[in-house]
Amino acid sequence: MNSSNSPRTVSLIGAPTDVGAGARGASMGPEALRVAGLGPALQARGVQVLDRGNLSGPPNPWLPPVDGYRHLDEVVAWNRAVHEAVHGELQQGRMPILLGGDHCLGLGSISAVARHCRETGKKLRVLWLDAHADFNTNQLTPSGNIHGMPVACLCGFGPQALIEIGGHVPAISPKWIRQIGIRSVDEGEKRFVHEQDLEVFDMRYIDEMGMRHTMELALATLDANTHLHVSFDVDFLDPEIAPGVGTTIPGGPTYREAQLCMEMIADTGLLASLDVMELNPALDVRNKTAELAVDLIESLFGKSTLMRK
Ligand SMILES: [Mn+2]
Repeated sequence: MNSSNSPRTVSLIGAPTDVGAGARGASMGPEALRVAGLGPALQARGVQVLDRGNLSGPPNPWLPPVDGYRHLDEVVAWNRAVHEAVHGELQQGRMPILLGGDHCLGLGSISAVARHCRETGKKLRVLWLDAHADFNTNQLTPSGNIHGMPVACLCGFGPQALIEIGGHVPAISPKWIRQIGIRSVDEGEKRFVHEQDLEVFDMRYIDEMGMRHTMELALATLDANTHLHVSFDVDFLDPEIAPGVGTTIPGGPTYREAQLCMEMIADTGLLASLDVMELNPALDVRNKTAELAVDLIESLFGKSTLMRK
């Protein structure tokens, strides 16, 4: 597979909900990405685009947490819908792009990707681009918001109804994950990240070693049989350039660093599924964060400043 030449079909799957988040508004993310021109931008990269519309699920009841989980039933329902939709597109040979929605849905998406990899004998590598590790459990979480838990759930730590969605517990091994851009981890969560030996390239690492070296390591040991999944939480980006997210944390990658990150992923030619999560139009400024996300996704699909030989 070549990152820029071979014909591919992508499927846009909207998941308009914020049931897992601590602020309302990520439910408007899918439409904001469409309005920012995601479909035509991908078509301009030579990609066929099928817009599958939006999934549906329960409304956000906006209730306090129960046993350390906020809206668990609703989160389960949405993740089941996402899982089936993403898995269905992969089975059809199309590349799913999940338009979030909050990041709790990374569980449904990545469990579907993992199931597809089991069924087709592929290796899986997950790049988790985020300001947060999203590795909380109900014991560790300060808020109960499940968008802070999907990575732990994928690794088998979470409520039964969530961790079993992919039909295999755990859905993935922590060894398959590379986290990039991390700069906000809760106290207990920090210990758990170390215990499980997650490979984290935090902002200090990127400051000291640079984005190029970071991505070389994050993308090392891939081969032609690897399915590369990118879970892009828009709060990965520095809030100066990307204000439209619920949980802004200063000190994220700059525009150029983010571009290099995306371009180096594109260069592998292995990108096979993508989540674009946590975009919150209620907090954005004239849709500029959605437009930036589209700009970066174009790079992820091989757009570069100059022709490369
Ligand atoms: Mn996240």
